[in-house]
Amino acid sequence: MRSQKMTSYSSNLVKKTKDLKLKDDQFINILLLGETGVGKSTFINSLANYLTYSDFKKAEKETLVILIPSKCEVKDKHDEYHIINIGSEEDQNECLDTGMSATQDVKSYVFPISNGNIKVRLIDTPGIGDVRGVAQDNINCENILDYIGQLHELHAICYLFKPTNPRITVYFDYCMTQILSRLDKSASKNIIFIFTNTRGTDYSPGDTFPSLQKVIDGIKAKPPHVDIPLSRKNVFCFDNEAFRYLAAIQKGVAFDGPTKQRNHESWKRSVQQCLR
Ligand SMILES: Nc1nc2c(ncn2[C@@H]2O[C@H](COP(=O)(O)OP(=O)(O)OP(=O)(O)O)[C@@H](O)[C@H]2O)c(=O)[nH]1
Ligand SMILES: [Mg+2]
Repeated sequence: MRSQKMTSYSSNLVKKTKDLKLKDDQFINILLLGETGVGKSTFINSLANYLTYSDFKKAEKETLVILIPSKCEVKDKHDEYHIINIGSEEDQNECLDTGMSATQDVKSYVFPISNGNIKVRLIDTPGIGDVRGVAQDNINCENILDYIGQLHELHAICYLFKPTNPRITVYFDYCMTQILSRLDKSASKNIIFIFTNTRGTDYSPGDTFPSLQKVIDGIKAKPPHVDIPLSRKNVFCFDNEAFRYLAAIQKGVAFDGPTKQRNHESWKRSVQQCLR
């Protein structure tokens, strides 16, 4: 049932997969990388809902698609706080303890498109900058490399950022050195930059963009001179706050009009980016 709905809302995606010349039953493999807490797992949960429901009003009435569990705090219309547990607490791959890096190991989530003949595989990864320190980052990187080493093909690498990130140089350099240097140089052509939490910057990449450009210029200037494209074509701006909002209303939390409006707008903008 869910995959049929997804199929009908992803016709744009189907058109775009034509030039990949995929055979039936093949996977489009997309790796998600980014700092812990940037919103990789939420991005996957959100995408599942953007592709399932045609619009926000429908999503409000239907059951939320939850692929990855999480926990969050929301404020209702009377300024009271509620802890919302989203999905099963039994999923060992997510640590829901406050202040901890959530995703523990690489795990993929598959979205069927084109009548289920083509499958988009989104690969969730543990965040860089793990709260347990750099040794854990190294273990996580090795696990990511092991995982992608088993894939027949990797079609895209998505780097996720927040629009205001002063530590971009440190962590992006780490990601680049550890992951990209172990892949073929041509992998740089399939890099996509996804910005989360962008409502505050009017759905734009904000101050992170110039510092990202600087890091990319630096990578190009030094051997092996990897040229990473960065333009409107491979930059996407999301705000996936509506996922949390929808999870809360399904638990009976009531919000005021402006909050609903704000989440509606974030949903609409993010669906547009998703289809793009
Ligand atoms: N407002 C807003 N909150 C977001 C967005 N994306 C994620 N969040 C919140 O940010 C927190 C962290 O999100 P996660 O999806 O767990 O982040 P992650 O990158 O998977 O983190 P790790 O698994 O630790 O690497 C959660 O409380 C999300 O609800 C967004 O676009 N907007
Ligand atoms: Mg995660």
